[in-house]
Amino acid sequence: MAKGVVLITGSNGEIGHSLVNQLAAEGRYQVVSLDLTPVPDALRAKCVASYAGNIMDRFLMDQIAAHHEIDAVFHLAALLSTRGERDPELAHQVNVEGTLNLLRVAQQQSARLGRAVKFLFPSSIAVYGLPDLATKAAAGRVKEDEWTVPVTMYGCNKLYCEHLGRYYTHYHRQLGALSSMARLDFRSLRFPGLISADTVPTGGTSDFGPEMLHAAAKGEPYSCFVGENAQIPFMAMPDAVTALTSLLDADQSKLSRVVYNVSGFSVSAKQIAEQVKKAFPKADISYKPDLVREKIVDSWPADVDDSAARSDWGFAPAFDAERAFGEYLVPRIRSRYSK
Ligand code: AKB
Repeated sequence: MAKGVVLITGSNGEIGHSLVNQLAAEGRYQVVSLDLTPVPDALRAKCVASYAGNIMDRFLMDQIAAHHEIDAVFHLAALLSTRGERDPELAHQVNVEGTLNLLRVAQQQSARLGRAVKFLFPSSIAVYGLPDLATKAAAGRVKEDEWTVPVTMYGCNKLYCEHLGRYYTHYHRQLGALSSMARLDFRSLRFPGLISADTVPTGGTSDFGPEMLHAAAKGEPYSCFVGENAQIPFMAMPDAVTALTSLLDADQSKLSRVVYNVSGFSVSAKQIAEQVKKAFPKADISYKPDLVREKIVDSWPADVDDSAARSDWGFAPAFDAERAFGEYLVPRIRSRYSK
Protein backbone atom coordinates (compact mmCIF):
# COMPACT_ATOMS: atom_id res chain seq x y z
CA MET A 1 0.00 0.00 0.00
CA ALA A 2 1.27 3.50 -0.85
CA LYS A 3 2.39 5.53 2.13
CA GLY A 4 0.17 8.42 3.20
CA VAL A 5 1.29 11.99 2.59
CA VAL A 6 1.75 14.58 5.34
CA LEU A 7 2.17 18.28 4.65
CA ILE A 8 4.33 20.15 7.18
CA THR A 9 4.15 23.95 7.13
CA GLY A 10 6.88 25.87 8.95
CA SER A 11 9.19 22.95 8.20
CA ASN A 12 12.24 25.18 8.65
CA GLY A 13 11.22 26.09 12.19
CA GLU A 14 12.19 24.47 15.47
CA ILE A 15 9.43 21.86 15.61
CA GLY A 16 9.45 21.45 11.83
CA HIS A 17 13.07 20.30 11.71
CA SER A 18 12.58 17.68 14.39
CA LEU A 19 9.26 16.50 13.00
CA VAL A 20 10.56 16.03 9.44
CA ASN A 21 13.51 14.05 10.82
CA GLN A 22 11.26 11.93 13.02
CA LEU A 23 8.69 11.14 10.33
CA ALA A 24 11.46 10.36 7.83
CA ALA A 25 13.10 8.01 10.36
CA GLU A 26 9.79 6.24 11.00
CA GLY A 27 9.21 5.91 7.25
CA ARG A 28 5.43 5.66 7.62
CA TYR A 29 4.63 8.78 5.60
CA GLN A 30 5.85 10.71 2.62
CA VAL A 31 6.65 14.22 3.81
CA VAL A 32 5.83 17.35 1.80
CA SER A 33 7.45 20.41 3.36
CA LEU A 34 6.55 24.07 3.06
CA ASP A 35 8.32 27.10 4.49
CA LEU A 36 8.91 30.72 3.54
CA THR A 37 12.58 29.91 3.01
CA PRO A 38 13.91 26.81 1.25
CA VAL A 39 14.73 23.95 3.61
CA PRO A 40 18.41 22.91 3.82
CA ASP A 41 19.52 20.11 1.51
CA ALA A 42 19.75 17.55 4.33
CA LEU A 43 16.10 18.10 5.21
CA ARG A 44 14.98 18.31 1.61
CA ALA A 45 16.46 14.86 1.02
CA LYS A 46 13.98 13.51 3.57
CA CYS A 47 10.93 14.95 1.77
CA VAL A 48 9.15 13.80 -1.39
CA ALA A 49 8.63 17.45 -2.25
CA SER A 50 9.66 20.78 -0.71
CA TYR A 51 8.03 24.11 -1.42
CA ALA A 52 9.27 27.59 -0.55
CA GLY A 53 6.38 30.03 -0.27
CA ASN A 54 3.81 31.79 1.82
CA ILE A 55 0.94 29.98 3.56
CA MET A 56 -1.30 32.92 2.65
CA ASP A 57 -0.73 32.27 -1.07
CA ARG A 58 -3.98 30.61 -2.16
CA PHE A 59 -2.60 29.68 -5.56
CA LEU A 60 0.44 27.92 -4.09
CA MET A 61 -1.66 26.08 -1.53
CA ASP A 62 -4.12 24.90 -4.20
CA GLN A 63 -1.21 23.78 -6.35
CA ILE A 64 0.26 21.73 -3.49
CA ALA A 65 -3.14 20.16 -2.82
CA ALA A 66 -3.57 19.35 -6.52
CA HIS A 67 -0.18 17.60 -6.67
CA HIS A 68 -0.41 15.56 -3.46
CA GLU A 69 -3.17 13.52 -1.88
CA ILE A 70 -2.60 14.90 1.59
CA ASP A 71 -3.74 12.66 4.45
CA ALA A 72 -2.59 14.91 7.29
CA VAL A 73 -1.39 18.47 7.78
CA PHE A 74 0.95 19.60 10.54
CA HIS A 75 0.41 23.32 10.43
CA LEU A 76 3.44 24.63 12.34
CA ALA A 77 4.05 27.98 10.60
CA ALA A 78 3.40 30.93 12.93
CA LEU A 79 4.76 34.22 14.24
CA LEU A 80 5.45 33.70 17.95
CA SER A 81 4.40 35.88 20.87
CA THR A 82 7.21 38.48 21.09
CA ARG A 83 7.40 38.88 17.32
CA GLY A 84 3.60 39.18 17.27
CA GLU A 85 3.67 42.09 19.75
CA ARG A 86 6.11 43.91 17.47
CA ASP A 87 3.75 43.61 14.49
CA PRO A 88 0.29 42.51 15.67
CA GLU A 89 -1.46 42.91 12.32
CA LEU A 90 1.16 40.85 10.51
CA ALA A 91 0.84 38.22 13.26
CA HIS A 92 -2.90 38.13 12.67
CA GLN A 93 -2.39 37.70 8.93
CA VAL A 94 0.10 34.87 9.30
CA ASN A 95 -1.42 33.14 12.31
CA VAL A 96 -5.12 33.49 11.50
CA GLU A 97 -5.46 34.09 7.76
CA GLY A 98 -2.66 31.62 7.03
CA THR A 99 -4.34 29.00 9.20
CA LEU A 100 -7.70 29.67 7.56
CA ASN A 101 -6.09 29.10 4.16
CA LEU A 102 -4.70 25.75 5.32
CA LEU A 103 -8.05 24.75 6.85
CA ARG A 104 -9.76 25.60 3.56
CA VAL A 105 -7.33 23.43 1.61
CA ALA A 106 -7.61 20.54 4.09
CA GLN A 107 -11.39 20.73 4.04
CA GLN A 108 -11.47 20.67 0.22
CA GLN A 109 -9.02 17.78 0.24
CA SER A 110 -11.30 15.90 2.69
CA ALA A 111 -14.25 16.42 0.36
CA ARG A 112 -12.20 15.36 -2.67
CA LEU A 113 -10.79 12.20 -1.06
CA GLY A 114 -14.02 11.33 0.77
CA ARG A 115 -12.18 10.95 4.06
CA ALA A 116 -11.32 13.34 6.85
CA VAL A 117 -7.87 14.89 6.46
CA LYS A 118 -6.23 15.14 9.89
CA PHE A 119 -5.16 18.65 10.82
CA LEU A 120 -2.59 18.83 13.63
CA PHE A 121 -2.28 22.29 15.12
CA PRO A 122 0.27 23.28 17.76
CA SER A 123 -1.47 25.79 19.96
CA SER A 124 0.22 27.30 22.97
CA ILE A 125 0.25 28.10 26.64
CA ALA A 126 -0.10 31.68 25.36
CA VAL A 127 -3.88 31.17 25.07
CA TYR A 128 -4.01 31.60 28.85
CA GLY A 129 -3.97 34.96 30.56
CA LEU A 130 -3.73 35.17 34.34
CA PRO A 131 -4.22 38.71 35.60
CA ASP A 132 -1.52 38.75 38.32
CA LEU A 133 1.02 36.62 40.18
CA ALA A 134 -1.29 35.97 43.14
CA THR A 135 -3.91 34.52 40.80
CA LYS A 136 -1.21 32.54 38.99
CA ALA A 137 -0.04 31.02 42.28
CA ALA A 138 -3.60 30.20 43.35
CA ALA A 139 -4.53 28.75 39.93
CA GLY A 140 -1.91 25.96 40.08
CA ARG A 141 -2.21 23.51 37.19
CA VAL A 142 -4.63 25.20 34.82
CA LYS A 143 -7.18 23.12 32.88
CA GLU A 144 -8.01 23.67 29.20
CA ASP A 145 -11.17 25.68 29.82
CA GLU A 146 -9.84 27.95 32.56
CA TRP A 147 -8.30 31.42 32.18
CA THR A 148 -8.46 31.55 28.39
CA VAL A 149 -8.09 35.33 28.30
CA PRO A 150 -4.81 35.84 26.40
CA VAL A 151 -2.78 39.04 26.66
CA THR A 152 -0.84 38.71 23.39
CA MET A 153 -1.89 38.85 19.74
CA TYR A 154 -0.29 35.42 19.28
CA GLY A 155 -2.34 34.00 22.18
CA CYS A 156 -5.54 35.50 20.74
CA ASN A 157 -4.66 34.08 17.31
CA LYS A 158 -4.00 30.59 18.67
CA LEU A 159 -7.19 30.55 20.74
CA TYR A 160 -9.29 31.70 17.80
CA CYS A 161 -7.68 29.14 15.46
CA GLU A 162 -8.51 26.39 17.96
CA HIS A 163 -12.14 27.46 17.59
CA LEU A 164 -11.81 27.60 13.80
CA GLY A 165 -10.51 24.03 13.84
CA ARG A 166 -13.40 22.89 16.03
CA TYR A 167 -15.80 24.66 13.68
CA TYR A 168 -14.30 23.06 10.56
CA THR A 169 -14.43 19.64 12.20
CA HIS A 170 -17.99 19.75 13.48
CA TYR A 171 -19.95 22.54 11.82
CA HIS A 172 -18.39 23.67 8.55
CA ARG A 173 -21.17 24.57 6.09
CA GLN A 174 -23.71 23.06 8.45
CA LEU A 175 -26.59 24.45 6.40
CA GLY A 176 -25.27 22.82 3.23
CA ALA A 177 -25.68 19.28 1.95
CA LEU A 178 -22.11 18.19 2.74
CA SER A 179 -21.83 14.90 4.56
CA SER A 180 -19.72 14.79 7.72
CA MET A 181 -17.16 12.76 5.72
CA ALA A 182 -16.33 15.98 3.90
CA ARG A 183 -15.20 17.63 7.12
CA LEU A 184 -11.66 17.53 8.38
CA ASP A 185 -10.39 16.12 11.66
CA PHE A 186 -8.72 18.92 13.65
CA ARG A 187 -6.55 18.00 16.65
CA SER A 188 -4.61 20.50 18.72
CA LEU A 189 -2.01 20.58 21.48
CA ARG A 190 -1.26 23.52 23.71
CA PHE A 191 2.51 23.42 23.95
CA PRO A 192 4.45 24.96 26.83
CA GLY A 193 7.87 26.53 26.16
CA LEU A 194 9.94 24.11 24.07
CA ILE A 195 13.66 23.41 24.45
CA SER A 196 15.65 21.80 21.67
CA ALA A 197 19.31 20.83 21.64
CA ASP A 198 19.50 21.43 17.91
CA THR A 199 17.90 24.82 17.34
CA VAL A 200 17.42 28.14 19.16
CA PRO A 201 13.96 29.66 18.78
CA THR A 202 13.33 33.21 17.59
CA GLY A 203 10.47 35.56 18.33
CA GLY A 204 9.04 33.74 21.35
CA THR A 205 8.68 34.83 24.96
CA SER A 206 9.59 31.45 26.42
CA ASP A 207 12.93 31.77 24.55
CA PHE A 208 14.80 32.67 27.76
CA GLY A 209 15.05 28.94 28.62
CA PRO A 210 16.70 27.73 25.41
CA GLU A 211 18.69 30.96 24.98
CA MET A 212 20.26 30.57 28.45
CA LEU A 213 21.35 27.03 27.73
CA HIS A 214 22.69 27.60 24.23
CA ALA A 215 24.60 30.74 25.33
CA ALA A 216 26.29 28.81 28.16
CA ALA A 217 27.22 25.96 25.82
CA LYS A 218 28.82 28.48 23.43
CA GLY A 219 30.67 30.15 26.32
CA GLU A 220 28.74 33.41 25.85
CA PRO A 221 27.29 35.58 28.66
CA TYR A 222 23.49 35.66 28.88
CA SER A 223 21.32 38.46 30.18
CA CYS A 224 17.90 36.96 30.93
CA PHE A 225 14.88 39.08 29.92
CA VAL A 226 12.71 37.79 32.79
CA GLY A 227 13.43 37.76 36.52
CA GLU A 228 14.67 34.60 38.21
CA ASN A 229 11.25 33.74 39.69
CA ALA A 230 9.39 33.75 36.37
CA GLN A 231 7.94 30.26 36.00
CA ILE A 232 6.18 28.37 33.21
CA PRO A 233 6.15 24.75 32.02
CA PHE A 234 8.65 23.59 29.41
CA MET A 235 9.01 20.49 27.29
CA ALA A 236 11.99 18.83 25.63
CA MET A 237 11.67 18.81 21.85
CA PRO A 238 11.60 14.99 21.46
CA ASP A 239 8.53 14.90 23.73
CA ALA A 240 6.87 17.63 21.66
CA VAL A 241 7.39 15.66 18.45
CA THR A 242 6.18 12.43 20.06
CA ALA A 243 3.10 14.27 21.35
CA LEU A 244 2.28 15.44 17.82
CA THR A 245 2.74 12.02 16.21
CA SER A 246 0.84 10.26 19.03
CA LEU A 247 -2.08 12.63 18.64
CA LEU A 248 -1.97 12.01 14.89
CA ASP A 249 -2.25 8.27 15.55
CA ALA A 250 -4.86 8.52 18.31
CA ASP A 251 -8.16 6.76 17.80
CA GLN A 252 -10.71 9.50 17.03
CA SER A 253 -13.38 7.77 19.14
CA LYS A 254 -11.15 8.17 22.23
CA LEU A 255 -10.74 11.93 21.82
CA SER A 256 -13.05 13.82 24.14
CA ARG A 257 -11.72 17.24 23.11
CA VAL A 258 -10.20 18.96 20.08
CA VAL A 259 -7.59 20.80 22.18
CA TYR A 260 -5.29 19.27 24.79
CA ASN A 261 -2.83 20.66 27.31
CA VAL A 262 0.55 18.93 27.35
CA SER A 263 3.41 19.63 29.74
CA GLY A 264 6.92 18.42 30.48
CA PHE A 265 8.25 20.12 33.61
CA SER A 266 7.48 23.39 35.35
CA VAL A 267 10.58 25.44 36.18
CA SER A 268 11.53 29.00 37.07
CA ALA A 269 14.24 30.90 35.22
CA LYS A 270 16.44 30.34 38.29
CA GLN A 271 15.91 26.57 38.17
CA ILE A 272 16.86 26.55 34.48
CA ALA A 273 19.98 28.55 35.36
CA GLU A 274 20.84 25.97 38.06
CA GLN A 275 20.57 23.12 35.56
CA VAL A 276 22.69 25.07 33.07
CA LYS A 277 25.36 25.84 35.69
CA LYS A 278 25.49 22.20 36.73
CA ALA A 279 26.62 21.37 33.21
CA PHE A 280 28.53 24.57 32.44
CA PRO A 281 29.88 25.87 35.79
CA LYS A 282 31.41 28.93 34.12
CA ALA A 283 28.05 30.05 32.68
CA ASP A 284 27.70 33.81 33.05
CA ILE A 285 23.96 34.39 33.60
CA SER A 286 22.50 37.70 34.77
CA TYR A 287 18.94 39.03 34.94
CA LYS A 288 17.80 42.21 33.25
CA PRO A 289 14.02 41.87 33.05
CA ASP A 290 12.17 43.44 30.17
CA LEU A 291 9.05 44.30 32.13
CA VAL A 292 6.63 43.75 29.25
CA ARG A 293 8.03 40.39 28.24
CA GLU A 294 8.15 39.35 31.89
CA LYS A 295 4.50 40.34 32.30
CA ILE A 296 3.61 38.12 29.36
CA VAL A 297 5.40 35.18 30.97
CA ASP A 298 3.70 35.99 34.29
CA SER A 299 0.31 35.81 32.57
CA TRP A 300 0.99 32.19 31.53
CA PRO A 301 0.27 29.41 34.03
CA ALA A 302 3.09 28.03 36.17
CA ASP A 303 1.86 24.61 35.03
CA VAL A 304 -1.02 23.04 33.13
CA ASP A 305 -3.24 20.07 33.83
CA ASP A 306 -2.58 17.55 31.05
CA SER A 307 -4.69 14.72 32.48
CA ALA A 308 -7.08 14.71 29.49
CA ALA A 309 -4.17 14.06 27.08
CA ARG A 310 -2.86 11.32 29.37
CA SER A 311 -6.17 9.51 29.66
CA ASP A 312 -7.54 10.01 26.12
CA TRP A 313 -4.49 9.20 24.01
CA GLY A 314 -1.79 8.08 26.41
CA PHE A 315 0.39 11.20 26.47
CA ALA A 316 3.34 10.64 28.82
CA PRO A 317 6.43 12.84 28.49
CA ALA A 318 9.70 10.92 28.74
CA PHE A 319 11.65 13.91 30.09
CA ASP A 320 11.35 15.65 33.44
CA ALA A 321 13.79 18.52 34.09
CA GLU A 322 16.61 16.25 35.33
CA ARG A 323 16.39 13.86 32.38
CA ALA A 324 15.82 16.64 29.84
CA PHE A 325 19.03 18.43 30.83
CA GLY A 326 21.08 15.42 31.90
CA GLU A 327 20.25 12.93 29.15
CA TYR A 328 19.12 14.99 26.17
CA LEU A 329 19.96 18.70 26.14
CA VAL A 330 23.42 18.89 27.71
CA PRO A 331 25.11 15.91 26.03
CA ARG A 332 23.75 16.83 22.63
CA ILE A 333 24.52 20.53 22.93
CA ARG A 334 28.07 19.77 24.07
CA SER A 335 28.76 17.71 21.01
CA ARG A 336 27.03 20.27 18.76
CA TYR A 337 29.20 23.20 19.87
CA SER A 338 32.42 21.23 20.21
CA LYS A 339 32.41 20.53 16.45
C1 AKB B 1 6.34 31.74 22.50
O1 AKB B 1 7.10 32.03 23.43
O2 AKB B 1 5.68 32.57 21.88
C2 AKB B 1 6.14 30.29 22.17
C3 AKB B 1 4.97 29.71 22.88
C4 AKB B 1 4.97 29.63 24.35
O3 AKB B 1 4.05 29.29 22.25
N1 AKB B 1 7.32 29.54 22.48
